[in-house]
Amino acid sequence: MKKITIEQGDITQMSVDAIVNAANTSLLGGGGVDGAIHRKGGAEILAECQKIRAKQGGCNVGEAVITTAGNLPAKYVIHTVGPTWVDGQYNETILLKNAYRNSFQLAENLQLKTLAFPNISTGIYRFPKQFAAQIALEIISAELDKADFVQEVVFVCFDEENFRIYQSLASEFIAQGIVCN
Ligand code: AR6
Repeated sequence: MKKITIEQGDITQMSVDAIVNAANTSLLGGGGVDGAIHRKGGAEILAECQKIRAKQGGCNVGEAVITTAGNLPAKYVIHTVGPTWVDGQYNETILLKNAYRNSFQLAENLQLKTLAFPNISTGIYRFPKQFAAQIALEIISAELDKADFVQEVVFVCFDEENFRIYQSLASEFIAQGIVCN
C-alpha cells in the first residue's frame, strides 16, 4: 500500500532509501538542511558532489543529482535545488515543482522504495510555506500514484509552522489509493 507520512523532526535521522537535500547550485554545502546533511553525513558526500561538479558543473535550479549518504542512516542523498522566492514572477512555482518531480523521478529510476523530503525552498530561499506545501503535496501524491517502485514518501517538517501546514493540508492532496497519517 502506497503511503505519504508527515513527520516533525530532523531529516538526517531518517532510515529511508534516500533523503532529499535542499541544496544550492554549487553542491558544495551551505546552511539549513544542506549544512546539517553535510555535517552529519561526513566528507564522503562532499567528495561525490565535487565529482558531479567536475562532470557537469553543479546542479541547476529544479534539477536533482544523487550521492551516497555517507555516515547517515539513509542509503542515498538526492540533492535538488529549489528556487529562491522573489515575487512569484520568476518561475518560482514551476521550478519548485521541477525540484520535487525530478527528485522523485531519480528515486524511481533507481528503483528506491522509501523517500524523505524536507520543505524545499521554505527556509533561506523564503518560498511562502503554505504555497510550497500545496505544490509539494500535489506533485508528490501524483508521482507516487503512478510510481512502480517508490512506495512511501515522508515529508519531514523541521519547523512547527510547516508541520501544522502539512498536517492540515495533507488529506486534500492525497490521491486515491494512497494512505496518509
Ligand atoms: N531536517 C529537516 N528540515 C530541516 C532541517 C533538518 N535538519 N534543517 C532545516 N530544515 P533551508 P532552502 C528545514 O534553508 O530554503 C542552504 O544554505 C527548514 O526549516 O535548509 O531550500 C543551501 O545551501 C526549512 O523548512 O533550504 C541553499 O543555499 C527547510 O528545511 C539554501 O540554504 C528548507 O530550508 C537553500 O534554501
